[in-house]
Amino acid sequence: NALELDLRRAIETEELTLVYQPLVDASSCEMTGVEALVRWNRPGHGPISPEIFIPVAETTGLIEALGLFVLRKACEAAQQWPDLRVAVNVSPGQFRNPAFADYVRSVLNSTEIEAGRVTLEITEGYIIQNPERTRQSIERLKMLGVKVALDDFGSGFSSIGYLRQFGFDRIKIDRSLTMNVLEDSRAREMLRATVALARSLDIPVTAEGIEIEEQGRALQNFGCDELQGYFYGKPMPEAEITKRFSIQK
Ligand code: G
Ligand code: G
Ligand code: NA
Ligand code: MN
Repeated sequence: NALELDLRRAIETEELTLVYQPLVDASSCEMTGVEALVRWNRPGHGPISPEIFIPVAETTGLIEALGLFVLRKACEAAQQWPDLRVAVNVSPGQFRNPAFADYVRSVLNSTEIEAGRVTLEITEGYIIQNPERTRQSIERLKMLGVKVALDDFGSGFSSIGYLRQFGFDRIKIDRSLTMNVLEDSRAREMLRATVALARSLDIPVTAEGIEIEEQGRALQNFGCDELQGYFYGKPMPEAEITKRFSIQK
């Protein structure tokens, strides 16, 4: 179909771009890292959300090329921000590929980024479907020295028991929970308990989707060490991260 053809061309011509959203230290609010997010300005159509085109890439096999492009671009960009971590979303179609760790290794080698600065974010949905393969893939990635984070935690049905079993280096609490931290006492108690349990396992926690200062403060009080959301910075072009990085240094 037309979308698939256009997407194929977009990858080949590097029509896709990346934006970066700050990750900030919960106590100092200093930027400690960025999450790379892909954008596609489709000619004749305008911007198309990754929520639309990532699934198309998955079903058409384009995800491998797209994912490689994103990882390579993000690691190249991160070389301008020496102390920042760079988080990259990995979709199930990439993660499922037995050669994925080899791709990651080749990008690490060609961009010469320290592996420990790279965090791969994996959503909980995939993990539930394939626990055994997930475990193996994570093990291989961790042998390369990259970090692996469980993304969108709390949006689905994954159990906190997975956290330890799979060796995640970090969990990211989904916006659907954090957005209700101030108004909804059940969400608040769930957040409090989730963060406490993760911390008892020594797994650091990022809260996503923070839009107002009080939400961030509440999550910091629960024990989140890192925050992300429009309040601290929207996804922005590389040059704006560079500017912000040079100011805070
Ligand atoms: O940036 P935005 O809020 O539009 O992202 C929408 C969704 O697309 C989110 O779930 C996000 O994780 C996902 N997404 C954004 N960039 C990438 C990417 O480079 N790879 C994958 N697999 N998903 C991405
Ligand atoms: O699934 P994932 O967590 O990767 O999704 C990231 C998406 O969340 C990005 O597309 C980004 O635009 C969006 N996002 C990031 N911070 C906020 C926020 O504070 N509020 C809202 N509504 N969306 C956010
Ligand atoms: Na993510
Ligand atoms: Mn997320």
